[in-house]
Amino acid sequence: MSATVTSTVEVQAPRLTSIVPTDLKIGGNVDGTPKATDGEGQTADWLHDFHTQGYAIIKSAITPEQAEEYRSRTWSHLENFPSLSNASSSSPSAAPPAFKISEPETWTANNLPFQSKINTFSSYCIPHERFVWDLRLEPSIIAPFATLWQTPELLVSFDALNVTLPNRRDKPVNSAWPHVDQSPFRSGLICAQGLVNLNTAGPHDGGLVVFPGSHKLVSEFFETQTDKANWSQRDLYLFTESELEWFAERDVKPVKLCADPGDLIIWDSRTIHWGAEPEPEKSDVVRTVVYVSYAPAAAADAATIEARKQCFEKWQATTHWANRNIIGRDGKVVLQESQVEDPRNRSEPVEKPVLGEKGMKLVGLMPY
Ligand SMILES: O=C(O)CCC(=O)C(=O)O
Ligand SMILES: [Fe+2]
Repeated sequence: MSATVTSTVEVQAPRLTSIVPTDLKIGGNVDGTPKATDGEGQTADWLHDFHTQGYAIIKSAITPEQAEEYRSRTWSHLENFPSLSNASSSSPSAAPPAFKISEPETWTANNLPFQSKINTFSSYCIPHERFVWDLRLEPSIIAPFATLWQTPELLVSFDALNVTLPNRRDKPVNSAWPHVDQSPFRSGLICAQGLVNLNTAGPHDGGLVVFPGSHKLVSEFFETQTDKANWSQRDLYLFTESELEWFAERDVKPVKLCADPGDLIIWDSRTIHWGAEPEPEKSDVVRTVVYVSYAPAAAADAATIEARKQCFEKWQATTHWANRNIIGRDGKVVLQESQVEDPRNRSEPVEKPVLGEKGMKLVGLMPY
């Protein structure tokens, strides 16, 4: 595994109303400034970057070949998913699929599992499919989190995956949504989020945008710029354009991260960020990422472990939080137009995960 420290470059605040911010500066590796170096000795560099900038890119956490394999397993899952357009009343859940990654005209909501506005798939037990768990169990994906938390005894989130299809005809492009995934009531580093990048994320492609250094300022921002009476326990705070000016005045501005297949991006949940979509007409790359977040098992109380077991048994997704605040997502989709349950809802994954001892411990089914 190799690691890199990414650069941060001065940019303007995002135009939240724009479809895709065009004024972002680029950091990372695909911009022609490779910074990755091989060897164990680089660990300290990315860790330093994580703590000072609030994020780090770990180059080639899995190999490009592995990334391609996971990407293809992800796409195959979508290509085998029943199409609502083909559903008949006799066997609605076994309708033939119609989505093909190579045929953009098939990229329609009816042909896909229900997808959130931010392009994630968290229903139909998808977060527990074997291909997702295999990735979560990759030793080289787990290792950086063990280094970060200084313990191999970790729990993992049952997080979603994201497949963002460029130039969709039936889905508007989502605009910037700068946020942190930690409630103002919490302080300090508690949650480290991650994504495994399975495709090239160049300057115009979909990718993570971060505000380097923002993790150090959010507490002060909440204390001095917001009314505590409005704070929520929810581990999410969305920023308005004018709120971001406070950060810009302190030289904290967005950077679009470039990454290669197999790179792991880790960030502090207090770092302001959002997932940018591929730029219309400028990118034809299908953004394919799996979110991963590991946290020390020792910090989880008995109720948390119990909640995790329940979520796992029911094949439910969670948020990015792995060792506290477990909120299971029911995963049953109700069709928007008809308000009836999606006949394609499932009670178990198509291919169940093979956890082994490591996986059992990462779930909380087996103690460390
Ligand atoms: O899609 C992304 O890159 C970021 C999504 C996000 O905000 C998150 O995982 O917390
Ligand atoms: Fe987020």
